[in-house]
Parts: sequence; structure tokens; C-alpha cells
Amino acid sequence: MHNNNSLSESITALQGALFINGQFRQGAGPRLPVENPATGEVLGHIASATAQEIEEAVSAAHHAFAAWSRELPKTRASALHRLGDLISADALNMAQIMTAEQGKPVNEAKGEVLKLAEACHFYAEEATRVHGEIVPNDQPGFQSLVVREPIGVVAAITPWNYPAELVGWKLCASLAAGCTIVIKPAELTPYTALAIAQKCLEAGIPAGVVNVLTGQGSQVGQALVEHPQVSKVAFTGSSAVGLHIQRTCPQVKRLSLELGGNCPMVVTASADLDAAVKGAARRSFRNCGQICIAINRIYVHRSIYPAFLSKLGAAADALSVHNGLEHPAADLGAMASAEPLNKTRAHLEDALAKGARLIAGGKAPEGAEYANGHFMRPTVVADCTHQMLVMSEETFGPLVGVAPFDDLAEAIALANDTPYGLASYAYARDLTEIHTLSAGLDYGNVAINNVDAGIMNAPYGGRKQSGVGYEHGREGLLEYFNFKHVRLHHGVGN
Ligand code: TAP
Repeated sequence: MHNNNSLSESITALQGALFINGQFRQGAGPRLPVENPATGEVLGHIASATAQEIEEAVSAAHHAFAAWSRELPKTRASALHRLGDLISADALNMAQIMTAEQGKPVNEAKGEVLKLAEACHFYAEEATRVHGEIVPNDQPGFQSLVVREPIGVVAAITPWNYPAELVGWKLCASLAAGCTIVIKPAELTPYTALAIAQKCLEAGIPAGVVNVLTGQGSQVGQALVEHPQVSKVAFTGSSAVGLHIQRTCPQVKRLSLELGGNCPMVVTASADLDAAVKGAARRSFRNCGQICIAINRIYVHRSIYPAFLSKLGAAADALSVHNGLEHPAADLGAMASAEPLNKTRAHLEDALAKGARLIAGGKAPEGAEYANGHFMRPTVVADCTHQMLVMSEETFGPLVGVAPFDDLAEAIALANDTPYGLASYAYARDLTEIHTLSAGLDYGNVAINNVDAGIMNAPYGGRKQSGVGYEHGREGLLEYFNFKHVRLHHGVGN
């Protein structure tokens, strides 16, 4: 059970706050409410950053870049290690802030905060291992050095489903590379980002290196995209907004776009059925399906289709749904807002109207606890076709569609048959099937016999309409560098 007083004190301290040039200040702009999605209660208000505040934040980041980019890598690494330690030490408090604004159960939120701390330490280590290259020349007496230089000011624009990690990956990679950053978190989950800014202040990260501006994406986010002193936009969010940013960016600048998905899972006749069901239940419903890499649709070999459906239905029915602050260990909490809940209901109605069979869930849990929040039971529908929205569009809710297949080529073709290419999953024990699946799935991430596609030291990114660029791993860090080729004529060996 959480401590109401300390949580409300933590949130009160962040009301209306902006973090600019190393200082918290009250924003001058209009206030926007932030709600607890489990209760509908207004937690507080944030300030919508004004044009002048946006200018001050970018200008602070621009000025801080000159010194931060020249700091020794080990100095930047130490700052990141300190940040990671401070975040882990306060993980429960930060998790409760996240649960209050996002809805996921506290234990899961705490896991996310601890993974943010892990990202700080990972990028701290990477900061000291940024190597260049010496490449061969076609004439004697020349040497070509390829060096990596930080890009400049980064604008990070982030969604509400992973309020700590999706800010953190951009923040940590920027700091490690020597970039400075202005963060615009989602309107629904601003307090987690402001709590991270508090940790940056405590960690002694120099003024201007990290800035946080709250407000609406269409205003504050768009102003950052358009700002001539922003050299890179690191965006995670919907494909529609990502495309809009790409179209409306008025200068040439680096963009990394981590966008939406509609992720398939293929379960072949050789699969370990119980492991596949366990994986399906976890990756379809965790965080109420509000994950870019959530399983949206499952293709199951016809020989095991009925058994898979009954086991997945039972696994979905066994998941507990609660107010995540009151029940830290619940499997699922509230959905983050009415919007993803309404979209989930619409996708369910569409599937049922087109002939899908309801196997589990399909409605909100019953009882007074759920009366004012955005709750939905984990839902499984069977006999789905690609005419149904659940099989072709991102639901971003606790709904999964299942369909049978007869041969693997058909399953892979169906799995690839959407505009998205973020993550895919497969369960199989036959080695030929495993190789066929890993080669055939047209996705940036392919997880086989597990459902955790993202680990910190491997690249994580989408293809097709799921985005450009990578986070995590060495590849994620390279997104924050320009390469410079220095061709030197030294004359030795001429
Ligand atoms: P979006 O509506 O796209 O919002 C993402 C961020 O962009 C928010 O901070 C939003 O601000 C801001 N924004 C909105 N319009 C903007 C504009 N014109 N210019 C600049 N910024 C703008 O996404 P969401 O609903 O928060 O998040 C869910 C989506 O994120 C899903 O599609 C999900 O798949 C995707 N996602 C992808 C990944 C990866 S790694 N590929 C990871 C997580 C989530 P407001 O909050 O004020 O609207």
C-alpha cells in the first residue's frame, strides 16, 4: 500500500514546473490538468510552456553544448552513474508518481524506473568506449580518421506508455554522446519526466544540459521540431505524429522516429504450447497492451489451435486488474486514458461484428473500485481475419486477435501483411521452422521462444511505418553523433 502523503507531496512539488537552465521555475503559460486514470481524480496541473520559455530552454541547451560536448567522456560517465544511483535509490517514490499518472501497477512502474537506472549505467560505460576508425587510403602518405562528434541540441518528444524509459533512453544517450537535450514528455505523464529532472539536478549535471518543458505536443513539441537550434529530434510516439514531424520539419536535421506497431506472433505445431501461451498472455496484456511491441495478433497452427485458445483464454481470465497504487502487485492497472480504452472497445466491436469469437474478457471488470477509472479485462478474440482492425491496426489496449494457419509460408505472409515492422514473436522447436521465421519476419526485432524483444545492449528499432533509427545498444548511441572524416596528408611512405 502506498503512502498517500509522500506521493501527494512529491506531486505538489512538481505542479506547474518547468526545468530550464538547471532550475525549476513556475511556467507562465496556461495550466493543463493531469488525471489519475484509475480514479478520474485530478492529480494536479502542468504549465503549457510559452514561446519565450521554449526559446530560453533551447538557448540554454545551445549554450551548455559548447562545454558539455568537450567534457572528458569519463566526466560525463560519472554524471550518468550518479544519475543512475539516485534514480535507483528513489525508485519507489518515482514509481508511485508514474502509477498515479499512468495507471500501471507500482511494482511494474518500479521495474521500469530500475531499468532507467540500468540505462544510465549502460550509457555511462558506453560513453567511455566511443571509438573512431582509421580507414585505408588509396594513395600512400595519407591517413583517414573517422571521428564521432556529438550532434548538438536534441529535442526528445515522448509518449505516455513508458514515461521513464522512453525519456531515459534519449536522455542517457544524449548525455553520453555529449549532446544537450530539451525533453517534452506526454501531457498525460509529465510528472515522471519532471521527477527525472530533479534527479539530474541532484546528480550535478551542469545547467542547461537537461531541460524539461511540459505542454501540448502540437504546440510545445512542434515548436521544438521547428526550432533552428535543435539539431536532432528523437521522437517516440504514433506513426501519424511521427510522419507529421517528418513532413513539417522546416530545416534539415537528424530525426529518429520510434513509432507504432502491430506485432504478430506465430505459434507452430512444434512449439512448446504452454510456453507459447505464457508468452502470449504476458506480451499481449502487460501494461494493458499499451506497448509499441505488444502482441496484437497471433497465428496458431491449426493442429493446436483449439488447445491454444482454451489455454490463452484461461491465462487471460487469471490476470488480476486493479488500481495500481492500491494493489502494487496487480497484473494490470488502469489504462492511461479514455482514448486507448475507446479504441480498444471499437476494435473489439469491429472484430465481433465481422465474425470473431469472444474467448475471454470483452468488458470492464465489475465493482466500485473500477467505477471512475479506465479499466478493461484482458480480451481474446478468435477466428480473426485481416478485414478486422485488430489484425491490421495498432489497438494499444488489452485485446489480442487469434487466427489459425495451415502452412508456415502462409503464416509469415500474414505476419508481414501490415504497414508496420517493429517487433514479431514466434514459438517453435523445429530448427528449420526457427530459421525460416527469423529470416522471413520483416521486423526490426524478432523474439523466438521468448517475448522480451528489447535488451539494453542490442539495437531496438522499427522498419516500414514503425520508424527510422535505433535506441539501445551501441547503435542507439551512434544516433547522437555526426561522423567526421579527417583526411590527413602526412607524406610518410610517399
Ligand atoms: P503520440 O500521440 O504520437 O504522442 C507522442 C508525443 O508527441 C507526445 O509527447 C505528444 O504530445 C507529442 N506530439 C503530438 N503532436 C505533436 C506535434 N505536432 N509535434 C510534436 N510533438 C507532438 O503518441 P502517444 O499516443 O503518446 O503514444 C502511443 C504511440 O507511441 C503508439 O503508437 C506506440 O506504438 C508508440 N510507441 C512507440 C514506441 C517505439 S520504441 N517504437 C514505444 C512506445 C510507444 P501530447 O502528449 O501533448 O499529445
